[in-house]
Amino acid sequence: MRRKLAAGNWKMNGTTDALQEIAALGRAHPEAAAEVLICPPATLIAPAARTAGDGPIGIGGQDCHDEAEGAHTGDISAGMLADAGARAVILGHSERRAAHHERSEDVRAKARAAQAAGLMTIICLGESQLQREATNTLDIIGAQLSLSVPDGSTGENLVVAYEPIWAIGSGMTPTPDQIGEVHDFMRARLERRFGAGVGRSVRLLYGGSVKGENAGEIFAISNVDGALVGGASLTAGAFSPIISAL
Ligand code: G2H
Repeated sequence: MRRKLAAGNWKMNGTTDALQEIAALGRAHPEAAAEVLICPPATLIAPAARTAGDGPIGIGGQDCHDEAEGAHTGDISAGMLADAGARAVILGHSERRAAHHERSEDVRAKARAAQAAGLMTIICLGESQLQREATNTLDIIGAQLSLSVPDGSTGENLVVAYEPIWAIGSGMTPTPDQIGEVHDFMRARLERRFGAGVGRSVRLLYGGSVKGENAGEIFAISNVDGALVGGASLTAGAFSPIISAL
C-alpha cells in the first residue's frame, strides 16, 4: 500500500513571513494520513525545518549538486540540504531543465548523490505541448524515466512526478485519461526495470495546475499517488483542501 503524498513546490517564492503558512498547515493536519512536504527556497529550508519541528510537515529542497562539496559557486549539495533539515529534494523540474539546461543524465547524477545523502528524490518528467502534438508522449516519458532515474532506486528514496509542461502554472490540466495513460505506463516501466516489488512501491505524483477544485478527480485516477503542487501550495488555505482530498 503506497502512502499518499502531497508535495508543495514553492519555487522562487517566500521569505521568512511565509513560515507561518507551514505552521498553519501543521495545525490544520496534525495527524494527516498522507505524507505532506513543503519544498521552499533554499534560504528557508533550515528555518522551515525548525518551524515544522516533529510535526506532520516534512521539508525538502528544489535542486542539489551532484557532488558532495567543492568549487561550485552558488550550488548546494544534497548533504547540505539534509544538514539543513530537508528529507527530500525535487530534481529535474522542467523549469530547471529549460533554464539551466539540465539533461536527464544530469538529473540522474543529482539523484544518485541525493539518495546517497539519505534524501528522498522527487524526479520530474513531462512533455511539452509541441512534443505531445508532434511525437508519441509515451516515448518522451519513457526516455526521460529511464535516463533520469538511477539504478538502485527504491520505493523509499524515489518518487516520480509527471508534470506535462503545458499544464504548469497555465490553469490547463490534462484529461483523466491522459494522466492515467502516462501513469500506467510509468508504473509498467518501473516494474519492468526494478521488479514488481520495487516498481509497485514507487509513488507517482501528478503535477501541473493542481488545486483544491480538481484534486479529488486527479487523485481518483489509476496510479496517481498524490501531487506535486506549485502555486496552490503557497498558502495553507490553498494547500489544505488538496491534502484533505488525498
Ligand atoms: C508544476 C507545479 C509544481 P503549478 O511546476 O511543480 O506548479 O501547480 O503552479 O502548475
